[in-house]
Amino acid sequence: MIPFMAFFPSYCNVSQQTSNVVVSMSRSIPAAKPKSIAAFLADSAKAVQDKTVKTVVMGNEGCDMDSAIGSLYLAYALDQLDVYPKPVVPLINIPISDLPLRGDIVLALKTNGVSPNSLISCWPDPDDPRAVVLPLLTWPDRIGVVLVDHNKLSSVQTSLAKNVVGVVDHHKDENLYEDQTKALRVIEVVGSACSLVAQLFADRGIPVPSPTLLYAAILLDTKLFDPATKKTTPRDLSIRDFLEPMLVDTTSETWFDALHKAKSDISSLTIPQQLRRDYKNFDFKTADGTPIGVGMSTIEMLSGEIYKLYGADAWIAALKQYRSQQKRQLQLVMFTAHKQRELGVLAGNLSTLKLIQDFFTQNPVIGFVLKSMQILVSTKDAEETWAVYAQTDTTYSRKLLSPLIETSISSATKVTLPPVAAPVSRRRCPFAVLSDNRVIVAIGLTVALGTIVMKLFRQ
Ligand SMILES: [Mn+2]
Repeated sequence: MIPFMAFFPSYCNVSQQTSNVVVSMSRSIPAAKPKSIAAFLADSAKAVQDKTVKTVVMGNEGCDMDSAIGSLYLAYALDQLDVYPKPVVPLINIPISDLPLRGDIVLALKTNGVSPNSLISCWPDPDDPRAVVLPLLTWPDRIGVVLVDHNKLSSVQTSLAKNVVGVVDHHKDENLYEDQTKALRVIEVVGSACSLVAQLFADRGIPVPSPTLLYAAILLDTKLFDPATKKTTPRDLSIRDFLEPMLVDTTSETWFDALHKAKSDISSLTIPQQLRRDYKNFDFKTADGTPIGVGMSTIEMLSGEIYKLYGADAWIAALKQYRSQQKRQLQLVMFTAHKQRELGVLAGNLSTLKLIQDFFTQNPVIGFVLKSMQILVSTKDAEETWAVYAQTDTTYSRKLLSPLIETSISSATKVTLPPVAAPVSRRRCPFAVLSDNRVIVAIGLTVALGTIVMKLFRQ
């Protein structure tokens, strides 16, 4: 019985591990020729079919390259070690039918001889009978869940809390499941969670199958190790030195360009597809305990480009509908393209909008500049506003912004909440509701509310 971290020296200085925790480890040296990723996925599918799965590795619900590939490779490594009961199976945290929205992941898999349809999802999908539907994982409770690229379960997956047995992540440590994750708890601020996964291969001498695939996430997350993004750490660079010599028939630059192009080619998606392509739910609370549901999409276009592509009215109508479906008080959209960032806020009412006013005004370093604001609905029963801010410091990604937004909301009080699901206008024009009835009253209200909002933002 040897402490796991003894085999994981690079992690010793960052782990919360206590020295008396021991995990049985195999001393056998892995075979020189690695099992292919395709073969591993075929074995995983059989384990699901035979209901013999003992441990799953799951990325976050945004399911970007880092989450999808990180879960795949962490499961692969853990399936060769004796940290957790086996088989260890990777799960992607989106319905399988949403995978085509992520052109970069599809390209990376296909380039490495892996069919995107061979991935296994934890979401029910009428087109995907192989999905490991999450409620099934809670029984029997012996199935362990290892989280990669997040360290807090999504609000819709909290039923799995007791099953969490490990974490490998690069987000802010939420200090959850600590007693349950002593066998493997690696939370370190690095550019890509896949750098931490690759470190496990390096430390344990596990041959890396299809290194181009594992490297893809690290290249995209660090933007080819661009220092300007302030994301790359010495760990990412040492993993570059580990993986780069394994590349065959490509270079870091060529592979990054191809992936980036595939990731950015999103003009054929519908608006709901854009919104859910990289989407996360957050559940925050104000100081007086009022729950505030926040949804945050990342879209690789600027707001002006979105309006041009779909029309502003269609965009806002679809966004309103999305907020209603997701039951969020605040629906945020991070627009990112051409080395610029904007943050859009769809708020259920003025009180909710005011909740994050401090976030915008008290973060002068990030530098939010209000670009536009519209009152979408203003009736006795419902209010809705849409505002877009330009972000001066573009190094602040969703990973860095979301804890700041949480702090801002948790310090706010005295909030009057609207019904969560605001009525969705059947008309496409966001201003059409004003022509339903009481036109004059509505216009008067709009002007008054607009004045209040502008005052709020001048405070
Ligand atoms: Mn990540």
